[in-house]
Amino acid sequence: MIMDFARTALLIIDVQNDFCPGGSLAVADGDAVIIPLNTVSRHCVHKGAAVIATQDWHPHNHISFRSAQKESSAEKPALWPDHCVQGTYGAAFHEALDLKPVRLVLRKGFRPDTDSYSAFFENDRRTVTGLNGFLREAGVDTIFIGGLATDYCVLYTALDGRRLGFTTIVLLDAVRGVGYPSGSVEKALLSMEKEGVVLINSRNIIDYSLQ
Ligand code: VGL
Ligand code: ZN
Repeated sequence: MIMDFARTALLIIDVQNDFCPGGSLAVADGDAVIIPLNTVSRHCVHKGAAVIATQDWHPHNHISFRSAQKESSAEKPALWPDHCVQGTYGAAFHEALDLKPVRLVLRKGFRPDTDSYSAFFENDRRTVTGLNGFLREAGVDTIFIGGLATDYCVLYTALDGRRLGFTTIVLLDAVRGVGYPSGSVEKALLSMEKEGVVLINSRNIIDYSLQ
């Protein structure tokens, strides 16, 4: 594998307090993604890659919150406990995540009536976040993805990455899943593979690019 890091971006998805142990939508072992992500992001930035971190960033009455559900809402999203409310501790990046390599912080899910799992499109599949444009202008054709959660935001970001024509690589040791409904992580990995997403261990990036 020959990597032109100048054409590569690392997407760090939603490594926020609410998705880590103790948070309101805690992913089991969620903070275990931080050590591999810090290693990869320092390496990638040193080689000239763009490092981008996303943040789930919901208003307090967001449509995906069970607490805010209206009978009449047109979108029937999955319902979650309140999480990643704008400006709260739960929405902040985990303090152990190294933000120094991060070039762009992209916030998503900020419209009260739409959820956004993917870093590229909101769940209506049409409203763009601007990430595709940013990556194109930066000359990126390959994306590495790590973070939370394997079966939601990582999954949708990876599938959209493929759909938009990026070589898309998910770092298995740097993702963790919600696992709800049961089997969703396994299902997510299968559907990513089916769409041509490459699943590797993050060590491989570093080992290959040292040669
Ligand atoms: C996520 C559920 C709700 C995620 C965000 O980051 O995977 N999951 N909001
Ligand atoms: Zn959310």
